[in-house]
Amino acid sequence: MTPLRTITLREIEMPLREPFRISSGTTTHRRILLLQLTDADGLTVWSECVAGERPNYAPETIDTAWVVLERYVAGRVLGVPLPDPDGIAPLLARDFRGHNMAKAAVEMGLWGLESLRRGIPLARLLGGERERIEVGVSIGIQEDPGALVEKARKHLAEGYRKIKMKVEPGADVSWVRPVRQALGPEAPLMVDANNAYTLEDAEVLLGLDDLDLLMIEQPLAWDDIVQHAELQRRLRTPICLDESITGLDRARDMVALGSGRIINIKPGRVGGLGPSLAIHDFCRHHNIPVWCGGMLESGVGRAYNVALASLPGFTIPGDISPSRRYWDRDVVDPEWTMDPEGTMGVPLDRPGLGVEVDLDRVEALTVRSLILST
Ligand code: OSB
Ligand code: MG
Repeated sequence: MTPLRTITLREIEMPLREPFRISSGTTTHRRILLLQLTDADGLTVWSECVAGERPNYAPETIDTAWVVLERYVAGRVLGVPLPDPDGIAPLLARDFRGHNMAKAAVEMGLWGLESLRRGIPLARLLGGERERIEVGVSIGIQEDPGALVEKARKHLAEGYRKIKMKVEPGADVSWVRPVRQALGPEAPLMVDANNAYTLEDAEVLLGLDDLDLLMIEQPLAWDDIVQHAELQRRLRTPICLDESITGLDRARDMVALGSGRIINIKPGRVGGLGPSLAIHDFCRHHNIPVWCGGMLESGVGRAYNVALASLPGFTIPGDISPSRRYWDRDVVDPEWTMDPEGTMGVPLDRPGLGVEVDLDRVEALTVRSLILST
């Protein structure tokens, strides 16, 4: 690959249309780290770092990622001969532990650049086959069960193919049961606990078993593989791991131990698109369905998720909702949209990400920026 000449970091701030509450905290506005990678030929691509404002989902935050990109990642990729995109994650892994989200922001951008250079859509570079992907929605914890029923009903009517509800102790079985009763036995419902339970809560989690959920996402500790295996042995409903799967090795562990039967792949969490493809291929070989998770991304990060979700192993609708679900106005043109059947088009009409970034809008939202160069 052509060497990189600059990496520009930019923090933008965008208010969510509605607060998003998970068991470990609430987000009302996103602090988003956008990157621009420019190579020695002047080719430029945008990417996004998905780290949150606080370390309540993963250890990284936008502030740690900023420092790590500036001090440790940039120096490895700026002005040096680069391998193919597949080789970037290993390059960033050598004697460099953790910080997957910071690394992924650059790794993904380099896949984006490669697709531009080759003149093909990113989805095609990754091996995507679908022209449209199925869309799911992730609903934060609501004020009361009635509000949850109404939200879920509204989203199902809008066409979403999967309805994920965030749960926590006290807002679980007795909140989800009315949703099942209101929406009927065929509604594609699931829950995500973001680590709010322990094995001591097995009774409650077994209560979820009667609700015919597609899956229960990451009920136990954020870095656990062993106790989830114990829980999965007792549950009929498949467990889906999110937080615990930080790379291909953890996916292998999950299969070896039986800690879950489905994986939510978030490229940021696993260190980029190369590791995401490796997990996808491994899971396909082992008949483990995967789907693409979300981190309340702007339209930039969403472009990468859409491209990834077009791969054949992504057989379950992703947490890839249209721009309007999150923002009054997104930073990309065109914005991401969903049709009434709950699908989203994979941009295949041009090279790269398939959307343009509205630079004026990004500049108006920018809180800080930094240009890194050789
Ligand atoms: O656990 O999947 C999660 C958002 C932030 C942090 C963690 C999670 C989520 C979501 C959002 O569920 C999904 C989306 O982007 O729509
Ligand atoms: Mg999750």
